[in-house]
Amino acid sequence: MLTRIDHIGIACHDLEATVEFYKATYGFTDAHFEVNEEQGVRECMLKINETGDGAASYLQLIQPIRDDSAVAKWLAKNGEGVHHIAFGTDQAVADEAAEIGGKGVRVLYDTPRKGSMGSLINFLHPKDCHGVLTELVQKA
Ligand code: CMX
Ligand code: CO
Repeated sequence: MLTRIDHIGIACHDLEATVEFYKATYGFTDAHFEVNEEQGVRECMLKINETGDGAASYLQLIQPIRDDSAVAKWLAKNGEGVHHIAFGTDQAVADEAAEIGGKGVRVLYDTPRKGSMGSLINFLHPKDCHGVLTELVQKA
């Protein structure tokens, strides 16, 4: 079952400048930087809500590190902006993806891959989700 919004993914050209915008404008403070080689991005998770129950939601700011990455392709076509939405699941992401895939939605990876902060992730094809690239997240 999908239980919450884990994060909104935002593609940007300059990670440091974009993080600074969110810090200065909204006062977000808790920044976690990471490189995900497999996904071809440098990223920063900025915490929005401190709920204390482990279900905080984040902005994921992502900058491509390779011209052939999915995000580089998307940025070249669309410019900066909202790239994907990620839902948290209360079960193994492989089981969640299998359930949703069984309803005819294309799941992008056969097996879950590494996401931010030790999470496991998969994606649903945007063309099967009314134009929204959708990520499934199983927290570490
Ligand atoms: N949101 C909505 N639609 C999107 C999209 C997005 N982020 N990315 C692509 N599309 C649409 C395109 O507009 C295009 O539509 P049209 O045919 O109508 O023009 C169609 O999907 C195909 O797009 P494309 O540019 O040809 O791109 P690809 O098919 O090569 O790749 C996708 C699309 C979704 C398979 C690829 O982006 C992917 O594998 N994404 C998952 C991985 C990812 O995005 N990683 C970065 C985030 C990492 C993280 O969150 O940790
Ligand atoms: Co994401």
